[in-house]
Amino acid sequence: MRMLGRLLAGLMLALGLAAPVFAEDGYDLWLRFRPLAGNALSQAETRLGSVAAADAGSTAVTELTRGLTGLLGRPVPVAAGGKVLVGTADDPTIKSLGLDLSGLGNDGYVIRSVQDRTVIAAGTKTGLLYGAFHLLRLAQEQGPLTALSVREVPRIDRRVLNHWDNLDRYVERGYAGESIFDWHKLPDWQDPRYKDYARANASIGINGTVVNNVNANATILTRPWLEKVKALADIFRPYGIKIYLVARFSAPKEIGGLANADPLDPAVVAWWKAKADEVYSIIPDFGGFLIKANSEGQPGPQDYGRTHADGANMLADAVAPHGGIIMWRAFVYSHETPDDRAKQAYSEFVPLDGTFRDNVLVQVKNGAVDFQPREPFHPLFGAMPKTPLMMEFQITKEYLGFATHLAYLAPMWKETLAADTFRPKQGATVAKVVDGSLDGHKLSAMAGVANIGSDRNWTGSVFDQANWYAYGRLAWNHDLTSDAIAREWIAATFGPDRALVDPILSMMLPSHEAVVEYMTPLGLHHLMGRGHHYGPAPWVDGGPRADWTSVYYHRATKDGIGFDRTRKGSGAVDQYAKVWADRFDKVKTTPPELLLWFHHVGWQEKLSTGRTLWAELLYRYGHGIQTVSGMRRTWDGLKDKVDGPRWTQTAAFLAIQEREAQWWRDASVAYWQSFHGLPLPPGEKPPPQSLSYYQSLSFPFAPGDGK
Ligand code: GCW
Repeated sequence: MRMLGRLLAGLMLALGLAAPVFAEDGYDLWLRFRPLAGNALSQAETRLGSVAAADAGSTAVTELTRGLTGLLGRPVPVAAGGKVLVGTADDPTIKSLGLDLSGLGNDGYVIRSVQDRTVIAAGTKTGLLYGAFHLLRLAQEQGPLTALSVREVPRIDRRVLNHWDNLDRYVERGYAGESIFDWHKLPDWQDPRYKDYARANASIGINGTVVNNVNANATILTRPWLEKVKALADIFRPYGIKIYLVARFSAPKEIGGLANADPLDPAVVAWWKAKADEVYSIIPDFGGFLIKANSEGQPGPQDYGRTHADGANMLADAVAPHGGIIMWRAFVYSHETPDDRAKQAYSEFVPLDGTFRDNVLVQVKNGAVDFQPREPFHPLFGAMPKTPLMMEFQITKEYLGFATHLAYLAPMWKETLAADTFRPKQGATVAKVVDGSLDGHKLSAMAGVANIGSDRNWTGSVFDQANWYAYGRLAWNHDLTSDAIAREWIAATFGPDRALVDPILSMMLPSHEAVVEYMTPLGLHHLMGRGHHYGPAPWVDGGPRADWTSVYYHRATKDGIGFDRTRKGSGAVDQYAKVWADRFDKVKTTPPELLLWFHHVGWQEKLSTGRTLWAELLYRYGHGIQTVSGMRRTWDGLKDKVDGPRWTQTAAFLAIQEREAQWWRDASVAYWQSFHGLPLPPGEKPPPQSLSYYQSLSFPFAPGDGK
């Protein structure tokens, strides 16, 4: 028998099959921890070969040894004198090192090389967990593991995912399968995926999750469902992740049997207080509620003639005794209001500044319309200094080509975070508003609308994993560059070899701008297909609401195109600080990237770029397509360096992207030409199909549509 075993092993070795085989199906995300080799292995062996911890069963130690075991290709023991020392500030061994552990708060940590040991120290277990993942990242990157001196404290306290997941597992704007939350089987069946989800989030610093859609169903607040939520909370807790829920404002009527949901009605107040008490009796560390009120048909305080502050404060009082918070969305607009949609949130919320309880955050999307490929920063940032404003980014690519277009979103998010509100003066960036440092707010938060689903690779495409990753890293530290985040992600996801990192980076960095260029260049916005938002449909008109049509946003005529938001138009420019307002008010001083967001410009008008508007549009469409073609070529060149499954899927998706980029250009060009009949600039090919052909296309089962 033994003989046979040896023979078999020898045979496998000879065939090169002895190395462990890993399924590169994307499930492991950036937590692959594949075995190191050569110098990287010997360095890791020397520096990280064993672990010492007073609390060997902690999540930090479990994760650290799990990752190291993968990297070293052998079990990593936890024993006294281990090379990596993990401990909180009150641990006697840590104390004896005399490290400065002040100011680390709940989540901060230090990593230090102390003689031949590596120390991870923090104030809390959560801090240790973040430190463990940081050290594992360094090991995966195969950089130096000596003379380490890291001190990390997150800039934003609540780093939250928003799942637009319905209770029947349909994910609104989801492109990665159904919801990972299998409510029907909870609490009894606890899918191992929940823990893997928690690990992935913790590894990038995400510490909160809102598990139900902002277009909410009140059922989740009933007792049996709260028991299901509790099961998730129990799994997430060791990973430092708090659960939050969306509270449907009309819940007192729908599940409470009350006649109304008026926030000033004592019976309603009492109902929410009792509901909050119940939630906290089941989940003592529950985070709080998120609310979408009086927006796109959702119920809210205005149904009773009350303000957003009345609604938010009533809920805030209910959760305050338990330390909970309220995240109240500012994404409000109504087609019954005759004003420019982009102006409405500002008009409604600015007058309420200073009237919210101190456990309320107002959650503001990065731009004033709706997660468009490019928007100027939302004018609310900087305009409500007495209220903590939290950022809402969209990780899922509703308006950016779904899962098949490669668009790395860190550059887009950085653009907003770095924008200077000039309120009250220069240097008041959106990032400083959001992290609370500008106005000295205690609460700070960021939300990312998740792109996670039950697809094996979690996000529907390998490259969309990078957006989940980048969101977490930026929520932790908004000073990180898009470049640095991408490098980390590539090294962990594909390997640290420069022959991989450099070309993949060169695909990722221009990818967002490419999407902007082939879909909505020069400040155009909201031209996607009706309802599902798939593909070009700048001709969308009519229907229930003007502000859900494309023509509302582009306003094309025979003479020109663009939404006049200047002082002569909707006046939206004046919602910005004067420096910006004056700049945005004039074509000449408006950045070309935002031109048609703020101006209606003649087709033949000469732009600062030297081209006419018409020629510039064509130039940008073409440039966007070329970038995608370049990405495809680069990826083709990596065929031998990337595993088959991930290479093949990405190659197929890039082909889709290239085809759809061309489709966007052709359909748009055919449509714009129908207004003005101008010839194409020299060298530009006419769209291969008629406008009516593009208009006839329909996509009845495109994923993610709102229900
Ligand atoms: O982007 C839009 C989406 C809606 C979404 C809404 C919102 C959850 O098209 O599907 O609803 O924004 O942010 O509330």
